[in-house]
Formats: sequence, structure tokens, C-alpha cells
Amino acid sequence: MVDFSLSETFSPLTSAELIAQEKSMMDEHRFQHCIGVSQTAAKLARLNHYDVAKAALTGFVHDYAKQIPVSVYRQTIKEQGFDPDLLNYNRAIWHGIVGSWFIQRDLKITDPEIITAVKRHTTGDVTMTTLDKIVFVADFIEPGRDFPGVEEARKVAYADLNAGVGYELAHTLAFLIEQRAKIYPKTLLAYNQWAVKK
Ligand code: DGI
Ligand code: FE
Ligand code: FE
Repeated sequence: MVDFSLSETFSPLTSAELIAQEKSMMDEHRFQHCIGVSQTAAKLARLNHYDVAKAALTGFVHDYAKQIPVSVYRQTIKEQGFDPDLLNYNRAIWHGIVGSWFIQRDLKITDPEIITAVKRHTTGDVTMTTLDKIVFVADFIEPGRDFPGVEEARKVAYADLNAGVGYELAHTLAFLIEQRAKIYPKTLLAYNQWAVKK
């Protein structure tokens, strides 16, 4: 078992059951990323006077659904009443928005703030709660992340959470445009809200 534990406040599953369920859904690399996001979210929560246990749990489960097969996603989007426009995107977009459905089903998490933070963790949104911002940013700067600009992202985010959100959105949008990838409208709206210099 991993040397890691989670609050048992937010799910009827025990910490050990939750960790085992998460581990069963993903490879070791993704699992270590989730632990890194959990620990970074806890650190950001401490700095921003937010519930540390709640941030740690949300960080841990944020990518729960990342490796669910494409066919299962397509079926879930159709059967569970998700916006059919989601079918025009891929797992990068699905694992947050639709992933939150699997988190409720499998991990029995009902807390609306946790569910929303998982939904928003990839694209961000115009409206973001403190927990949304913590998880969004922790995902980008956890210790396992290594890309040009990550040190600057850490510096900015630890000094000012909102600025961290803006930095991440500018970086992500630049990366997506470089790839000529399709931008999910929420990503663009979030960029306009958080990244544009005032
Ligand atoms: O799940 P992670 O890899 O830990 O991180 P994430 O949930 O932030 O997902 C990052 C990926 O999602 C990255 O490859 C960029 C992609 N992404 C974010 N916004 C958009 C997007 N991809 C597309 N096509 N459109 C978007 O708007
Ligand atoms: Fe993710
Ligand atoms: Fe992630």
C-alpha cells in the first residue's frame, strides 16, 4: 500500500478503499501524478486559507477518469444527457467534465464543490471557486511536471493563486494554438477572464 492517506469526510469509502479504487483505474505514472497534485493542492490550500483535507482529496481524484476508454466516454455522453457537442472533443476535455460523473458513481463523492473542481480542472471557467483554482493550478505545477516555464508557474502560483490561473491558461492556450488543436470554448472564456492583462 502507498504511504498516503486521505480524509474520510467526503466519501463513504475508507481512505484505503478510495486509494485502491483510484489505483485500479490508471497506470503508475498517472497515479503518482495524482498524489503529486494532492500534495500540491494541500500546500496551495494552506497558503490560501482553504480546507487542506478537501483540497488534498480533490487533487487526488481529479484525474480518476483519465484512462477510461474512449468508447465508454462516448456511450456515457450519449446515455447520461451530456451536451452532444462534447463528442467533437477528446479525452483531454472529457476526463474532467464527464469524469466527474464517474467520480460520483464509483467514489460516491457528492460534495458539489469537489465535483465542480473536477469538472473545471482542465479548461478552467469564467467563474472559479478557490477549490477550482487550487486544483487547476496544482495540476500544472505538481513536482512531477517538467516543461519550460514550470518554475515560473510555481513562483507565480505560490505568490498569487489568481495569477497562477492566468499564467496556466496563457501557457495552455499558446500550446494548443501551436498544435492547431481545437479549443474548447470554456478554455477561451477562462483565458479572457483570468489571463488578459488588466
Ligand atoms: O490530465 P492532465 O494531463 O494531468 O492535465 P489536464 O487535465 O490539464 O489536461 C491537459 C491536456 O488537456 C493538455 O494536453 C491540453 C489539453 N487541453 C486543455 N484545454 C484544451 C485541451 N485540449 C483541447 N483540444 N482543447 C482545449 O480547450
Ligand atoms: Fe486532468
Ligand atoms: Fe492531472
